[in-house]
Amino acid sequence: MKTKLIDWPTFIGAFCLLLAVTLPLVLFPETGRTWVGVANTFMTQNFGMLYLAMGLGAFGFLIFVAFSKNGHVKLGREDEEPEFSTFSWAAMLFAAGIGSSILYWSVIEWVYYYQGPPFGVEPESTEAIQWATAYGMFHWGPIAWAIYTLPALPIAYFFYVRRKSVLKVSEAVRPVIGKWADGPVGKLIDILFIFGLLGGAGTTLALGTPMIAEGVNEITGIPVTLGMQAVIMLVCTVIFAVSSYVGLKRGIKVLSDLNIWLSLSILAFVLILGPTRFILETTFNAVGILLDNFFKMATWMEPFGNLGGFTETGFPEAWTVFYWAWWLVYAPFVGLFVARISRGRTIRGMIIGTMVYGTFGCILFFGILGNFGLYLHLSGAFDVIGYMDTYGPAATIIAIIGQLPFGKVVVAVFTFLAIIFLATTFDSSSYILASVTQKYVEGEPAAWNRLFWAFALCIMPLTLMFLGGLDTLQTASIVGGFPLIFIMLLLAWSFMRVSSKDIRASDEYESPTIHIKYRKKKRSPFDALKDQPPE
Ligand code: NM2
Repeated sequence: MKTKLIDWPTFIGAFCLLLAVTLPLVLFPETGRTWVGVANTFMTQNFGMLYLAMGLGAFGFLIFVAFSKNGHVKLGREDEEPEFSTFSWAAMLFAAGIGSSILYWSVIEWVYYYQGPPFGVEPESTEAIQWATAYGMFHWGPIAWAIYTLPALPIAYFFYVRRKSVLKVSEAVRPVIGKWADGPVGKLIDILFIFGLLGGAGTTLALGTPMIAEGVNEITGIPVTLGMQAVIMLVCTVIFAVSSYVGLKRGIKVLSDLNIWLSLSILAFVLILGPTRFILETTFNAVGILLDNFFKMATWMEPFGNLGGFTETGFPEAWTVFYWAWWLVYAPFVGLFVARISRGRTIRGMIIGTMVYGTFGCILFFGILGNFGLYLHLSGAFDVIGYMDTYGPAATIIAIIGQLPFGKVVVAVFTFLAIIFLATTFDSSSYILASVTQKYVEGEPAAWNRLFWAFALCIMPLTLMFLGGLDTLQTASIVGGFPLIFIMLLLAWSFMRVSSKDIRASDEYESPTIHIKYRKKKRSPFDALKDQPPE
């Protein structure tokens, strides 16, 4: 074990912060639960608008960049073709950014909106149905993907224009913070990023695990307990650990490919054997509702509270604010993967591609799986809401999937898919956590370091599951995401600063695509890394 390799202040700082938050919650669960509630209300009530402004700001900024000079910059040499075909690029992008949560929320999110709609709409009314079909797509739509893409800008720019390996957020914002990147400020930025990612992954794993547990219960009859769920989480970590030892590249590549093909098969199966026309028409209409109300949804913070005949529902705090925070904590890490696979594309191509393909992929899930559930409920074939009130969301998801023809088989495939999704989350997150806590990365971060973070990743979700409650899971992302709002500003600024400087110095001012001739000093360590597929 090479101790010189590790950036100890960041490593210890991040791990201690994790323990400082989780240990008291486990030791004093009652008080802990109250404090989590207080933190949630404090953040969302006071700063909710800030999260929403960040989302809309990221969206506006990316559209601006895409159509500005900076968007014309090509990520690579003049003659370089995109490294991956557009289909594989889009598939990898999706695999990197999306995990088991899409299986969870695409099936069940509409129920929450149907029962607690925004804009003062009557719960469980026909109007609520329409919002319920569109809101999930909004929370997994263009703004969400813009949040993901923003950090990819400076990182990709460094990779393929300046030919410099950037694995840390502190490095990506160096053009703005200068030498501070090497001192405590840089370390703090990296620690806050790690903490955010631990919170976001905590939300993911604490949601995904109970769903897998219900699937396993449905197939094997093993009762769902906290202990059984802890075992499931450990099994996922071990799957990752094994695959990382038996040749990580191949292991993870196989898992990612399986992910895509199994997902597409399940979607096709539900679309064809489910209520096809209902699904298509409802999805089509939901896209219309979304386009029609995009800015209304993006800015709704319930400003009237209980005034003027409105009744405060807490909808924006519980959903839009939470979602933007959740995407935010994953953003620098997904940005890194997006950057890595975008060689040979222009900045504009990367921006439009992530927002369009990413949103399209999420629409497929929400449109097909969500509307299948909605159809079951509205047609009376299966009382989704009654079931959910009695058995909770995780069991309801599995029950909905179980309504399909060959229900048990589909549930088995669905559960298997969720397990792979979870294992690949462990893989990619621990990869990044290990990279950020090292001083330098030769090829790949040290194996023991990756394993350490894979197991450390279990601590937060186990704590959250122990405390229980959806708002507890959400709080992890909301609190973890807060500092990242400011780091996003630094990332955007950093990109504008370096790229504008280079463009000014470039002689190809008039060419529609700008090729920056940047002289590379030495071979980037990233060259060895780039063959590694994301997730
Ligand atoms: N996001 C996409 O759990 C997962 O699927 C990973 C979650 C941010 C809502 C990302």
